[in-house]
Amino acid sequence: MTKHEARQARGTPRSGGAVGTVIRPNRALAQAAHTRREVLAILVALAAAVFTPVKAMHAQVVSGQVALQERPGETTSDLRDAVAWLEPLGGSARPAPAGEVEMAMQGRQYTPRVVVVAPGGRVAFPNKDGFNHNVFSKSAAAPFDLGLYGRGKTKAQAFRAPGAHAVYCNVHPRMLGYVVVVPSALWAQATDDGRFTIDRVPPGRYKLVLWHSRAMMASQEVTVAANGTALGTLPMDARGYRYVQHTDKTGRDYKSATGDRY
Ligand SMILES: [Cu+2]
Repeated sequence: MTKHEARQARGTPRSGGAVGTVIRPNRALAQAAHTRREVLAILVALAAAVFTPVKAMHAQVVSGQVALQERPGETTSDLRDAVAWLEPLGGSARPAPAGEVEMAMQGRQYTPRVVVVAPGGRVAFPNKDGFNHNVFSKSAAAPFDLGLYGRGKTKAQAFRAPGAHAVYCNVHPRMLGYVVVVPSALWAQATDDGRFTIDRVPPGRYKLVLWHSRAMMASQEVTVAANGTALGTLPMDARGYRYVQHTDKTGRDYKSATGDRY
């Protein structure tokens, strides 16, 4: 609703007498009735202002909820690591403009652990810990090493090849982040409960791609209606996942299990 429409909505009961006006001889009573009408009108306008944009937002929204199938005994606590995107069938996906996002190094972790960029997008890696970190990737498409740097310093890296690039630290073996390069502007990251919403999706047929750091990549065809589509629960298979310690940037085992000697 525009400001103009909001004003009209507020004006309607005031001028139209739709509330059931009783003309009272007593001026104070009339004033009170007028005030009640004002309050009601404002409430109507507020309700319209609150609900109209929400309704508009749901048009052409594709929503779903990722659910991981785990090995027996495993619990899921990392649904936020899931990314979903749509690629049009019979056409080519259009990527988002290449911007820059941040993945901080804090508490010996990459945070957030998963970021999404368009092809050519950059990721800045600020060091927010009081000791040195390193950022390197052995991604087959484009390995890199940003060297060792300390608190308050930031280095950045551009990512071009679509797919997930694992990012490590040569000091701390357990530090692990993922830069997911998504070729389509129609993407979303999940929240803690696995839900995601992709906004402003033109109606049509798409391939929905689901990525998660521990699960098999999954895809399925979906049809998006003119008023959006709710896809419901989308299972992903994480039963084959086991943590395997990667090697350091020279391809050797880390000297320390935690890197605490630094
Ligand atoms: Cu580190």
